[in-house]
Amino acid sequence: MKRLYLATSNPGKVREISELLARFDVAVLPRSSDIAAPVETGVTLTENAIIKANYDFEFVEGSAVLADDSGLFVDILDGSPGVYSSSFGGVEGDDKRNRAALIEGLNGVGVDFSTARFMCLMALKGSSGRIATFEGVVEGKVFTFERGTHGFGYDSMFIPDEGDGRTFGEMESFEKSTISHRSRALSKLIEAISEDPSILS
Ligand code: ITT
Repeated sequence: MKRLYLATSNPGKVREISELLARFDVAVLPRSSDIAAPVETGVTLTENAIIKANYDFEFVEGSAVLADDSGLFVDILDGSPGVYSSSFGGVEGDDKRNRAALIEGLNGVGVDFSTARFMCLMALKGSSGRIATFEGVVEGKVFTFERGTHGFGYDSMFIPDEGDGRTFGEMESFEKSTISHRSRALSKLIEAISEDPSILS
């Protein structure tokens, strides 16, 4: 079975990507815990996803690697936190602080909601070293309240336009995954692999 390493330290991403790829004939493996995360110096999701794919590729002895760079782009905040979503509250990966900073940001411009979108950029680096990228987007609104405890990151503040009024945090993971930015990027990746399996090689 082909191996696919996930170039991420975010357990929420590992959970969602593993679930979405479970029915395929590929062994999805997490980043080894002794590998430090790379510094994300890019200014776009694409740049950062490629940085992570290239970095992890050095540790996996020729296996394929999949990196996910994603973020929440809030219109009233000119697209912030965007590429910097994971450290918006000042501490990298601290979801609670990130949400508090976003609530503060919305309050600061005098609104209690804004149109927003989650975007996900997946970079797949095949065993040969070739990189392919796939993008997924979900439109919705972000609010100054938090509802639900499922998911991660900003899920409890985000209501997708295509849902039934619940936040992503109130949805089961399979429900979020019918419309999420991450599942959309992965669907494109799965389609590309089924058309040309050599992108994994
Ligand atoms: P890795 O770089 O190790 O993959 P990370 O969390 O730092 O983990 P990113 O740099 O791509 O990853 O930042 C993504 C941030 O965007 C993430 O920490 C959340 O705050 C937010 N985010 C992305 N997808 C999300 C989702 O599905 N639900 C909620 N928040 C999400």
